[in-house]
Amino acid sequence: MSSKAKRALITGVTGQDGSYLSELLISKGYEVHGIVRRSSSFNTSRIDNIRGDVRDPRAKLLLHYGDVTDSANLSAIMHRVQPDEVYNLAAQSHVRVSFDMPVYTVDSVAFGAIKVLESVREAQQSLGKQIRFYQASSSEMFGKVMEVPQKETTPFYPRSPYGVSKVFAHWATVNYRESYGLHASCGILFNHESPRRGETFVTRKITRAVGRIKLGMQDKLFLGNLDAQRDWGFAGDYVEAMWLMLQRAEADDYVISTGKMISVREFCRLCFERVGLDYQKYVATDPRYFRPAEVEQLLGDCTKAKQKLGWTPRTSVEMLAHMMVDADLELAKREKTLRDAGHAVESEEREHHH
Ligand code: NAP
Ligand code: G4F
Repeated sequence: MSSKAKRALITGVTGQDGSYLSELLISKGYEVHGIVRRSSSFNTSRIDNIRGDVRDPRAKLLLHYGDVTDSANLSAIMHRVQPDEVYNLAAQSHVRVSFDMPVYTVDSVAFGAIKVLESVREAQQSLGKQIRFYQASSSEMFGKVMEVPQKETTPFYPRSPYGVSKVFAHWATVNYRESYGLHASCGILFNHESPRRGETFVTRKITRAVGRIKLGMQDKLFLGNLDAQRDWGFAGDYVEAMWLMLQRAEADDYVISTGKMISVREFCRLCFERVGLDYQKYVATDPRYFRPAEVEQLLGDCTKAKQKLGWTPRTSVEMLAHMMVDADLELAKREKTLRDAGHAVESEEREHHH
């Protein structure tokens, strides 16, 4: 590792965005460090292709055990890594689950952010170097939207424990910038997806089902509110905006979005059509997936990011849907091959025993 390389520390490195951001930073010559939670099963599948061994001098992604609910651990990592940039992506990020786990969601999303901010502030002071900070704010903060489209000045009206926690983390970041002069920026990112999206978020749930239904491995897809509308972009495009924010002389807050909104129903239509199927024959609703309070629509205006960061979304929702369906069709084929091979072995064994 070159001692001149910039060092970045990512919380939430094992998640969708953490994996794309790691790849981007490594391609820019950074030495990337990530915080990983200890788990009884492997949780690094999204970054296994890029991680390295701490003893390998060529390693570009180095992992540290930790958790954003643990201040002492954050402080120790901050001093060990001495980063130039910190990206706080860690969160219990599922809105529906936040109604089931409100206290843990507040712990990881709201208190987690302030614990990371405090460790950055303290490390910056004691190490005598500037540490730039990125907070993963969310369009979910707009909730019951007060204007359409939403921009940086639109008032927040969160509709879930997750949204409420993100508002806290957002204002804490603004406050640290204003109180301590921390170079701290918030990206207010609208929904962004990819083939690496968690399988319980609606886009991935749909594309996984399309792959399986096409190959005869699943009959039906049960969803909640089909009329909800979202401004869906590609995660690979959005992590570039995170990095751009930290390269600016002044820290600030930016909406990152595509400026186009479609419904869950329309997303289903796009995905099923990609494999020549009619979504209406396969999609059914199940009230289990409704939320106590719903965010009916989100549509972003990213004019400020275009003007100040020179950032622009490159992937349309149609391209995104096709990319995800194609990847999940391949995944389903691999699953089917394995399943069929398993059946073949089973029937061979049966024949052998009788
Ligand atoms: P994700 O796939 O759910 O990843 C979340 C990451 O946070 C995972 O690495 C997870 O670790 C980690 N994590 C959870 N609790 C933690 C804790 N207590 N301590 C340390 N790490 C913890 O989410 P994402 O889609 O990549 O989103 C990244 C960030 O952007 C999140 O803060 C999310 O709320 C925010 N955001 C996302 C979107 C979007 O549309 N994707 C939009 C706006 C904002 P495990 O792998 O061990 O679970
Ligand atoms: O895919 P979703 O679960 O994403 P949601 O709630 O918009 O949250 C995501 O985006 C936020 C940015 O605005 C992030 F901050 C957050 O971390 C997360 O990444 O649901 C999208 C919409 C909702 O209206 C939901 O009610 O789809 C609707 N939906 C309908 N059926 C469903 C389902 N959502 C899920 N997860 N599962 C369903 O079966």
